[in-house]
Amino acid sequence: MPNEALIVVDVQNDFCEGGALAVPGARAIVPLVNRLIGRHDHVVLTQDWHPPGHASFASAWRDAEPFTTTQFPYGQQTLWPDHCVQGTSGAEFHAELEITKAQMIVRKGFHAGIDSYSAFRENDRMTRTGLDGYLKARGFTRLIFCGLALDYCVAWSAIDARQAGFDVAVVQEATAAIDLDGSKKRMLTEMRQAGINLNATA
Ligand code: VGL
Ligand code: ZN
Repeated sequence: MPNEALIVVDVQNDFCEGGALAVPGARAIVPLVNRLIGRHDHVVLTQDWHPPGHASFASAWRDAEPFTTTQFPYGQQTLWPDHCVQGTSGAEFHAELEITKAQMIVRKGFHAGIDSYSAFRENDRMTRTGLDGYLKARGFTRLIFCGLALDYCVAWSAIDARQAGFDVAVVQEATAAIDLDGSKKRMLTEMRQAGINLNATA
């Protein structure tokens, strides 16, 4: 469909098995993501892209453990293991991901003090990546999401896409979740309430 774009979220080495922030089942989605890429004319990739010492890394704080939550100027923020550091192999796309067709690669999380789950708006909910302007300028009205992680970057991106006025679907079988403190169930509910189609198939 000419008005439809596929958004492939963060299929990067650090989110796959053996990576710094491995999402269970991540590698298994790569063939499904590739099939979706093959079936879409317009493909956008997102790439988590943090500077060394990023504020979302537990290692940047004294006595902080990964997977705990702390107060940031913009609200509660989960602290993560160091991951997707700019220019490292962990930040590269999975070697089997079919990236050739991608028309646009959006990087996010590059501001030292602000995390960004969403590919549209950073975690301060104010700083914008410009992706909605790009997609609207190209005339897309319908976005299909897949990738990692379902309950963080996929969910936040999909919800922001709805808020920006796009028709949104998530191909759940082409995603994998971190599922931290019930985050998977919570974000599936939030996506459903936002009017996102969660039953799309690869
Ligand atoms: C992500 C946690 C931290 C994601 C990125 O891609 O879902 N999660 N950075
Ligand atoms: Zn990150």
